[in-house]
Amino acid sequence: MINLINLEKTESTNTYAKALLKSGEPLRPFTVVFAREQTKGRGRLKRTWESKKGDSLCMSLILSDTANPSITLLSALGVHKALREFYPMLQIKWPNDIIADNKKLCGILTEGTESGTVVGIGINLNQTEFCDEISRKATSLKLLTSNTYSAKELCKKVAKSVFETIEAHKSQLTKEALEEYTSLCANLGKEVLWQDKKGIAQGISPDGSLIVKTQEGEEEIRFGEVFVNGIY
Ligand code: BT5
Repeated sequence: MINLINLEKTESTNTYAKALLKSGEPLRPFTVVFAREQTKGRGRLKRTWESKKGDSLCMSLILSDTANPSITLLSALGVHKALREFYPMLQIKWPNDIIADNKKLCGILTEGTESGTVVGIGINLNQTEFCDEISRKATSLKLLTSNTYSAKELCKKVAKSVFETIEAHKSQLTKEALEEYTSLCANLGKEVLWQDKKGIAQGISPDGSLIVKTQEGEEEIRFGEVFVNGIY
């Protein structure tokens, strides 16, 4: 089912996937770009994503949908489903992180183009240490389970789960998807800080925003970074 584009090395699987979409080349459904090594991995807001050959899973799914917040949230649900078999106590930090023991195991970067959307997924598999900048906030499947993982095998499993989740909900944040996301969301009930504001996260709105109760009233955060007290 999955059409895997298997690269030995690339700057960023998201950049590669976006170029493919822009080229207009006909793509088979369920196309995924996988790279054993990624040299310029990107996060949101021009941040970098650290990865290491053999230790990290770097992959990008190509969808014909236009980009919208539902795609990111559904992708997080799909990744969660694939990974919880190895470590059940996983949560989602709104909007795009899969976390375990309050540390980041996976990040998702959704990027739109005129002809479709790219969902980039970075998962820490076999690292036992990280660079100073992220050493306190990152974890890997190996640190959690003491097992070693094959990036390519896991890529197929994660891709299948994410494609199936998006299809099952027809690319929309359905009531069921929202309920599941809410039940897994680590932010809720906690103090969150964003820009120069703070409040208590109350829930996720049907458009995927984070609902936060502040002293001034209720606010909806549509995107951006929130810090969660006790997480990062
Ligand atoms: C993300 O951004 O979490 C999205 C990461 C997406 C990476 C994938 S890999 C395949 C595809 N190709 C790409 O070029 N990107 C995608 P954001 O929420 O902005 O988080 C970025 C922040 O996470 C950084 O500023 C660091 O603090 C932290 N970070 C970087 N590398 C990390 C890692 N390996 N594990 C945990 N945290 C990390």
